[in-house]
Amino acid sequence: IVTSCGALDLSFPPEFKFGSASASYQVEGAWNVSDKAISVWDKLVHDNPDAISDRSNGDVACDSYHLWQRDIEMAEELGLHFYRFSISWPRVLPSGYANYISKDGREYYDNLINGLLEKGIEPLVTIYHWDLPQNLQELGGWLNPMITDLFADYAKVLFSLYGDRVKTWLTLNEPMAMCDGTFNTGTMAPPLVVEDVGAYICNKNILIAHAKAWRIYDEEFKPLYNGEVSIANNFFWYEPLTPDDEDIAEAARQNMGGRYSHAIYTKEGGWPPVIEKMVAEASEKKGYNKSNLPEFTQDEIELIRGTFDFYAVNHYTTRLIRHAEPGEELDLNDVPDLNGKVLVNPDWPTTTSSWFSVYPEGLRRQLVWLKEQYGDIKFLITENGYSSGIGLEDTARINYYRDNLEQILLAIKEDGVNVVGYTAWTLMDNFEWSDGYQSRFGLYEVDFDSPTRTRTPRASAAYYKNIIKAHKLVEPNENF
Ligand code: GBH
Repeated sequence: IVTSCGALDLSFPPEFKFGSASASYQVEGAWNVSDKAISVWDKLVHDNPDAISDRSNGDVACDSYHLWQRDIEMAEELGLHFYRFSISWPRVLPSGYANYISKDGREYYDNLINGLLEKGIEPLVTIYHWDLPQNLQELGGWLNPMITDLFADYAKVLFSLYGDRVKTWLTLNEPMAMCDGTFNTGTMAPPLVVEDVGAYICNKNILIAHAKAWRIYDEEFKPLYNGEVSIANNFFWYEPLTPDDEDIAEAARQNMGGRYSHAIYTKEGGWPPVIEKMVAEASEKKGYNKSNLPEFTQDEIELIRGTFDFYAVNHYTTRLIRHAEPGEELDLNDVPDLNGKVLVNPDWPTTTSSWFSVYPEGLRRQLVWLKEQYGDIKFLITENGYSSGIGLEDTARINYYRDNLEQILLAIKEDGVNVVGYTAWTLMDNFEWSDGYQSRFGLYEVDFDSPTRTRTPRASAAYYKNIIKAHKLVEPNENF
């Protein structure tokens, strides 16, 4: 690759870290052991098996609740610097409240954290990756403002239990999926569509919940442990279909990305002004007497502003967008309250996931955009990976990792984006939400028919291991 200053230097910065990730509901299984309570995902898969394309569920999943030692072994085989996993709220706090901590739940994560540290692998903890205690859903879940304090209480329990050993925390995974992906499209748990208003109420509550947790850490735990806390955002990168569509592409980025970031990462805080205007106009058109975007008080703006130590981003794919034609029908694949049509580029290779086609250049552009929007801060890629079917010879996944890592190197070296680490999604095949076990993202293949859930490295595992060992982007065919 030739860049502005000659050939691209394929080495990663010395401090750059490589990891891999998973999430509690996707891997743990053991859905009803001990005093664990049920989550919204347990409820969804049991009440409504048709919501999952292969009618499977996460009751056993990878059985990581019992096989955590094997998981650590795989992390070690790969040479990971860190392993990102999430904690199940109803496993640690069965009542949802901080009044009672489960002994078994607490011990499970203690073992995992200690086991990783013994191998020199940093634990990176996601506090919430979508498995809300079902009883809190019955109070309204992410639509009830009281969730913000309950979440902060839960986060505080985790900081107290594990803060001496866990130095990097993510409060919430993908608020966009939690709000837009739930209340607009109804494809996630809880299966509850709340048209027009739900996603925006959830959006505000999430920002406040995150901010409260961040401030608790900052005030009470940072002085003791000096760790870092952030929130993991994701959104499709939007490219204009034609040069005339750049304004609508930018509005889409602000809608799906800025709506979850502007309040935290900008000096002025609050909603992106363009989104306030867009939602106000759309609400009026739909006959509402006020905007569906809830207002922030000045106190709330200040509570949220600046609650980050780095920017965490999950990136998978890119969409095209153009201005909608007059009277054109828009649907749930489009951006809410935006008069634009979202398209998939038919030239980009597809994957096993219906929403996912491959366009590595989008990652670099997204990183550059994030730096332009939110400043020269640290960026950690908390997820990136490829979905295939079963099979150990996963050349397409290898190419995906190669090409995305190349774009990250370009962002670092050509655009000066301070990317500090990379997380491959995912360590092993797991319960891929509404796709069940049909979409495989794993570096390790899991045999879900075997009672021992045998894990076998794919070709991509060997490739990723080589990259980590060399600390540079080796080529897939390079003898290493
Ligand atoms: C991440 O979400 C998740 O954090 C992780 O748990 C998951 O396993 C991984 O990616 C792979 O999917 O069908 O149009 O309604 C990625 C972003 C958000 C993509 C929800 C799929 C549903 C799209 N995902 N989205 S749609």
